[in-house]
Amino acid sequence: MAAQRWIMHMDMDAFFASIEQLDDPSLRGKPIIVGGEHRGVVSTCSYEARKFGVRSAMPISEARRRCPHGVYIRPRLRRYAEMSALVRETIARFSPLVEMASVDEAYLDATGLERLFGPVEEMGLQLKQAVREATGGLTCSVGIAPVKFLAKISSEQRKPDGLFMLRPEEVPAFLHDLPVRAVPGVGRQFAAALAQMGVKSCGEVSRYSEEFWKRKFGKAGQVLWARAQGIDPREVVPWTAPKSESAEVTLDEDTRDLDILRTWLMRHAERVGTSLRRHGLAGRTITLKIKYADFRQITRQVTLPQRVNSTKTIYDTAKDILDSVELADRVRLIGVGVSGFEEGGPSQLSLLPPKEPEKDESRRGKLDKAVDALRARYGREAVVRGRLFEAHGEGDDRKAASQAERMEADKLRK
Ligand code: TTP
Ligand code: MG
Repeated sequence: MAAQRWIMHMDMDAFFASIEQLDDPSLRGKPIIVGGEHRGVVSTCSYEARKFGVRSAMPISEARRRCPHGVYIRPRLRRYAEMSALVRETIARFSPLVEMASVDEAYLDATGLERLFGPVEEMGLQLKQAVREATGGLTCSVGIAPVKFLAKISSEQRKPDGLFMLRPEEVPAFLHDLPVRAVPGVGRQFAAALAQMGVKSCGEVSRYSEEFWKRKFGKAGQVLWARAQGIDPREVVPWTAPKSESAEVTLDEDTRDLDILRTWLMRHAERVGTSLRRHGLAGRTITLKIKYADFRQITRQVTLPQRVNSTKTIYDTAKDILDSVELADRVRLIGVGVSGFEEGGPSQLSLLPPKEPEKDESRRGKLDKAVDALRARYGREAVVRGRLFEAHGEGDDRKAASQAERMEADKLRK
């Protein structure tokens, strides 16, 4: 008989706020609100503050109304990233299959590990203990279930410092009353559409066939139906760091025109930079790759003193390399790559500016952040740096910034 499949989901309790309380004992037991960095909203708050109705993503002004005596703290993202890495290393001792799903949560495949840790529930307790010890006192909550989405819901059941286990035989009853809104992937709008049909719980979803849901809502409907049956085929996928990130193009026409080549460098830098930043990566080595019309290929690299991921630095470096190359022939292919990442990963997702960035790099980081945010809202084509618009002249920060602003203004007008 195949071993029972167990997925464990662990999620740190009030992560940023708990770290603040850990580092400053005078904050323990008090309502702590961390936030104010992005658009003045709450990142998270301690459980003491939640009693007053403070929540993540709430405007700080609203939080102050609800909890005027709270302690308001600016996020220290570098510190949180460090803790996140420590948590990741700690839980990696429990299973070869660990997937860091965000800065403070992870899935572990706990199937067949009883010989090492005892019953899976014991393993959960040991993991909680290990996290507490490694971090010097942070708590997490653990959910154990046969599939991923049920494990995630389970970890929320006994927060904070909780453990909740859902055995296969308990799944049908649990799902019967589970509100659809609690199913990961069902957002407010989807839930509202379901409510209009009189469907509020997973039990009610199961009254209709898979075909019905598929016809009505397509893929989302199909997934909803499957989840209502307790089906979730997703595996725990351990994250492995990429070694490099690159972009290249084979030109329509072979060329020696530096303006055309530089424009492509900017486009590549943009692509690579965006991807690095999205994954919280930065690298020290910039590589230029050129293939000539006769298919001869050269690569030239520069290694910088610090890790970078800003579009401008990647572009500037690649352009310097290109300027130093004596083109032997017309160019058929041009590419840019960044490598030399340090240990990092999604645990540092959206937290990781390059370590000790120089002033310039951090200023560029700000511009990139603004551009990334616009992209996330309006799509990749929404924001293009100066160089891509003008065959001549340098694409500088100011130009790109005003370009970004203009794009935003245009969108708002529409
Ligand atoms: P969560 O795990 O959602 O929240 P939490 O750990 O603070 O609290 P809980 O005990 O309910 O799990 O998010 C983890 C961290 O991510 C959180 O500490 C701060 C950050 N975060 C934001 O910056 N903005 C947000 O809107 C949310 C939800 C989280
Ligand atoms: Mg959490």
